[in-house]
Amino acid sequence: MSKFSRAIVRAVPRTLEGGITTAQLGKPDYDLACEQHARYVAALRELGLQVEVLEADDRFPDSVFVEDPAVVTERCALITRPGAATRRGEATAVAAALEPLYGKLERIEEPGTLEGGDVLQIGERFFVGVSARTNRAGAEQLARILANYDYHAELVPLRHFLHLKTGVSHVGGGKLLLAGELADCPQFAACDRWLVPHEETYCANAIQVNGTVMLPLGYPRTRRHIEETGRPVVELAMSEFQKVDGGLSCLSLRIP
Ligand code: CIR
Repeated sequence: MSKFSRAIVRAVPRTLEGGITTAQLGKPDYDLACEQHARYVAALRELGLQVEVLEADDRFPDSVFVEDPAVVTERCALITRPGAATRRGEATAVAAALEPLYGKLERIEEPGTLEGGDVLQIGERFFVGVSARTNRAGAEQLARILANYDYHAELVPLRHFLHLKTGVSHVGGGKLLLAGELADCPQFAACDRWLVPHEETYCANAIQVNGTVMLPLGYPRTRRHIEETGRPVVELAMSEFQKVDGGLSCLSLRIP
């Protein structure tokens, strides 16, 4: 499994409450969101990552969700073309941060749309959600780009989840957390799976950083299960990002 050495995050914009959302959880509180974000950054640093914090950009309410405008791998990085048109301008600052690390960046081109939240890497394999945000053209472009770098990618059609990683996470060693419509997805049937209980669906979006699993705070059954497998867990309060449909993975680009 890749070790991560760096992460890119982006500071919370003052306009966060204008972010796209389907959650009916009220408006996010800017100050509390900043606190939760600072704790997230500190947790990444405690796990050994060098974290670059990009400046906030109030023109883009969703720009804290830095995972969506790019996809990063060991061998290449690419700039996406978000299905949410209001998010397309977010890529400029992210590209500027990635260029010094990768040199040439690949790009998803029109008519393709793709958001990084739809891209799950497990070793040499990638799974790409075809969602309301990522269309088939975008997913197929990504698969072709990845094939040039000797990766294999396959498409996973979604019906309800915002993004693929809303409902599936790889927590290391081939183990997946799966929720909702992905629980019986044939592409994951042969994996070591934890089926996230319905009331804990939000924590199916977790991340693994160098052996530690970061989970949103308040999902005890999943937490207990992961700890029983011997993986250390760090819990993080995510309430303000959840109000605008964001999860743990969306808040960073983790770079191997
Ligand atoms: C959006 O709807 O685009 C944002 N409010 C939330 C993006 C969450 N990103 C992710 O799951 N990768």
